[in-house]
Amino acid sequence: MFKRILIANRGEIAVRVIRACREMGIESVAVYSDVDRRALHVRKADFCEYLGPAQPSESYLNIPKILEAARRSGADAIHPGYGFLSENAKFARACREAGIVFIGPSPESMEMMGSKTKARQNMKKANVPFVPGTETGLTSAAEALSVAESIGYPVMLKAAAGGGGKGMRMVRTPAELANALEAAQSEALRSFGDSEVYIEKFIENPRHVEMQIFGDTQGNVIYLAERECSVQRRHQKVLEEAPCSFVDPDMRRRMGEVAVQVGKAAKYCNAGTVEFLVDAQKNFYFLEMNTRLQVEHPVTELITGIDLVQLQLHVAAGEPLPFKQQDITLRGHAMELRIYAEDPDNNFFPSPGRITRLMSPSGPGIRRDTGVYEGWVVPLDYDPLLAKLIAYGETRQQVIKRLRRALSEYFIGGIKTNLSLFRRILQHPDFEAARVDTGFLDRLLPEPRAVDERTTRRVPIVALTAAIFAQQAPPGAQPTHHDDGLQAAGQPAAASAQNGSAKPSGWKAAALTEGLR
Ligand code: MV4
Repeated sequence: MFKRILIANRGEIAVRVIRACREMGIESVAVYSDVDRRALHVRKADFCEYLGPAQPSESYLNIPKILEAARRSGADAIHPGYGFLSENAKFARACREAGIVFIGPSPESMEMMGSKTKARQNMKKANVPFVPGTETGLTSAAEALSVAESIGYPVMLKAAAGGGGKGMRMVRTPAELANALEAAQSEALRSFGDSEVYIEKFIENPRHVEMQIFGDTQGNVIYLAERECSVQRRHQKVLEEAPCSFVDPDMRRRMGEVAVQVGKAAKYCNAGTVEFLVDAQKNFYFLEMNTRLQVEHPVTELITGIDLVQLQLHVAAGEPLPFKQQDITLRGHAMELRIYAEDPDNNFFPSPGRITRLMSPSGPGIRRDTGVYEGWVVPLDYDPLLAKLIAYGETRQQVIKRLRRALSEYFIGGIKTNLSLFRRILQHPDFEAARVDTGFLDRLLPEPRAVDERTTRRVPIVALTAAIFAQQAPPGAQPTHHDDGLQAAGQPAAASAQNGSAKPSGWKAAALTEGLR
């Protein structure tokens, strides 16, 4: 097993990997940029190495600097986390050449999945069902028209190098096709430096369901159930759960076996995720493969009882998977909320800054993976994910109840967060009934907001706790935050944010506001 692991990442995922290392008796090395000197992951690691300025290209994305930090610190392996260099085949290759183990798949597996057309060619060979369309880039509008004619409208144009919806165009009629192709190609070139665009049949309001897989260096590949990730905004996941209520045991087995086929076709080692689109008739289609540990891995950990990060380290050290497919059993339900420093009342604009007060939930069934602490300044230079609030329960309904309860305890002061969005989602009848597809959030966001969407409690627990901090009641103080659970009971958060005229009713609300500033 490794003696010392460098974590080429920051925030909650770096902390998550440090925890796995510590439990296994492995030393951890954090890396940091100028704005992360006081970051939580730096404080929690056994050692730390400075990288450089905040810009990712000068720090967390800088391959020579990270390899130098690994050499200097005497690390024998590097965990890339997610994002940054995690799916960079050049980095994996550079680690190999430097004699340092990259905790992840081979550069060859990454390259196969990095291009969607290449992946589709390989999936065709491996008999994996994917969305009907081409496996090569389109070379002319005439070709696009004839393929679209045969698969039927509407169709989707997608960048081969794409991801996250960039270079993607939906086309409903032949008349729009030629222009859309040109637009998609030029957007693909601008975004990825590669104009290759292919065509697929458009799946109406699909669900996004993904299978966790795991491979070892002996060639074993298993699946560890699916995650439902349809609750997204602008191709950014917001809430994930496992298992997916839409997937029955037979479908799970079929999907899992297809995911394993994908993994075997890619000679896949370590943790990976096979994404599927699922239509209303429960047909599922391979979409793409993510060759990394994902943000939402905790929900899989909770229902399988497997520590995925520790398993990554064992497998990267050359050990075989310690279980077979038939040993995997699922129990209960889990859900994860991505808590971001962003303002739901201002188009989810990022809201970095100092966290002046932090009161975090815990209690039965609650896990929090966080990268922040009270007093720390959330930098504006990176993804504004603050924490993941994760709940486990025997049933989906119990998980929802636990999350509503946990949200009523959660208070983050000094910055705006999307906590109120989750209070809305968890109260929504469609969500409660598990009627979620990739259009769910876009349908929910324009809906009028309830009078008090935070909790049904008249005086939230956070407000009671806040009273302890409040020294006195300043007369007529105005609420400074609109998502802090401090408004007088019954004051709509949206209304007060819009007209700014909400008056705290009585001394208590005013005192609480002041106490938490
Ligand atoms: C699709 C689709 C419908 N039909 N492909 C969006 C991001 C990219 N990874 C794939 N995406 C989609 N591809 C076909 N043929 C609908 C989407 C899509 C989507 C997919 C997953 C999660 C959220 C989504 C939101 C909008 C559109």
